[in-house]
Amino acid sequence: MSDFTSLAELVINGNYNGAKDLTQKMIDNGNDPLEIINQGLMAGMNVVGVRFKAGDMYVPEVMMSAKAMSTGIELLKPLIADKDMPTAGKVVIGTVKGDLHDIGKKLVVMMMESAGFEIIDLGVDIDPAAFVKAVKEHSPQVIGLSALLTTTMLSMKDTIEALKEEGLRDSVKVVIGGAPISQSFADEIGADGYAADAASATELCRRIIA
Ligand code: B1M
Repeated sequence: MSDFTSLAELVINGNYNGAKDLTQKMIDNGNDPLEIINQGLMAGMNVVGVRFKAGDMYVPEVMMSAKAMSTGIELLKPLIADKDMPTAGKVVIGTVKGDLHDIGKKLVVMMMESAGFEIIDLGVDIDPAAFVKAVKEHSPQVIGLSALLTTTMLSMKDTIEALKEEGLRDSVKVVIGGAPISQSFADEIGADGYAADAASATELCRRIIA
């Protein structure tokens, strides 16, 4: 088995000490940092995304895999100029106003970061004006809204309206998710997409940005 395949396996198995040691060994052996990321760490995380979506992996396992991926990335970052760091796109994300649930959103963030997206996570209880401000400041391709309460999901519509009022709606795609959210709700409020889980959110953003 090649070192790249072994590194992918370590990520899939959430073995972060192993992933850290093998990443270091591969650096010491002179492997190209971008190849270590793309053919080792990301290759493993892609498998995790597929398995999670299929219900073959669960939240704690995905979190361990994301940790394994990031321990490797931390070692590689100093070796890669910012401009060369692979980025799949920029996404501003947050849990909407009045809502403090962030476990699912964090999972979305971890999976998307592992897939190479640059994520600006605003946190929880984010009002529409703060999303608008972040879009102006960061110019993301996508804005991700998470809600876990039937009462707070209405704030997603307010956020989309606020983007329209500021003339920003056409410059950014809006992706929404969270337990009470559905495709029909996304259609109703004029969002660009709905994702049921972290792996689907990653896939959807890839599609939207491509
Ligand atoms: Co809350 N809570 N909670 N809670 N809580 C729920 C959501 C609830 C369903 C429990 C219940 O009654 N059965 C219920 C909501 C009912 C409703 O609105 N219909 C509820 C309630 C009522 C409340 C309070 C009002 C309780 C109270 O105080 N009376 C209160 C509200 C606080 C507030 O937000 N203002 C409250 C508080 C809390 C805690 C703080 C104690 C805690 C949150 C801790 C935290 O997040 N840091 C909490 C928790 C943990 C839950 C449950 C038990 C678990 C949520 C969770 O983390 N799931 C939840 C019941 C349940 O779901 N079984 C419940 C695991 C997580 C991985 O899944 O978040 O669905 P999930 O994320 C998934 C997908 O939805 C999707 O991907 C994720 C990963 O696959 N996804 C996205 C999420 N965001 C996405 C964004 C995307 C795309 C996909 O694109 C941008």
